[in-house]
Amino acid sequence: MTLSEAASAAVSRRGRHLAALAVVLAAVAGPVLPAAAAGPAATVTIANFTFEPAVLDVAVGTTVTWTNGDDIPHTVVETGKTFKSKPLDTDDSFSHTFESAGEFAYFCSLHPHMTGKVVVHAAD
Ligand SMILES: [Cu+2]
Repeated sequence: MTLSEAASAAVSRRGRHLAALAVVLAAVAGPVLPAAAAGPAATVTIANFTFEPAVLDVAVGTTVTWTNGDDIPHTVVETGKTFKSKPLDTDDSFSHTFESAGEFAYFCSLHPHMTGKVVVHAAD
């Protein structure tokens, strides 16, 4: 086996893993750009297996940041999959900018009994 054959065999073995990593990186990189834009912001704290506040009311264009205060991982997954975080370790955060009005129910995919909602209304 030549060096390049060995390398391509290694790449093919790692292909699935790299593809999964790319998805995770895309999910992480995606929300970073809108979060950098100046605009209204709001925060949700995750603590004791609870999203606080459980219902958050914001104007269109608001960037919401969830921060995990628990010592175990949690995720933030919108029920319609319009946004989805990677597992957040302690003090990790995830941001999403809401560009349209509506109600966005979400949950933790690791603990599906953990639920919350963001109510987005038209900017006045
Ligand atoms: Cu959780």
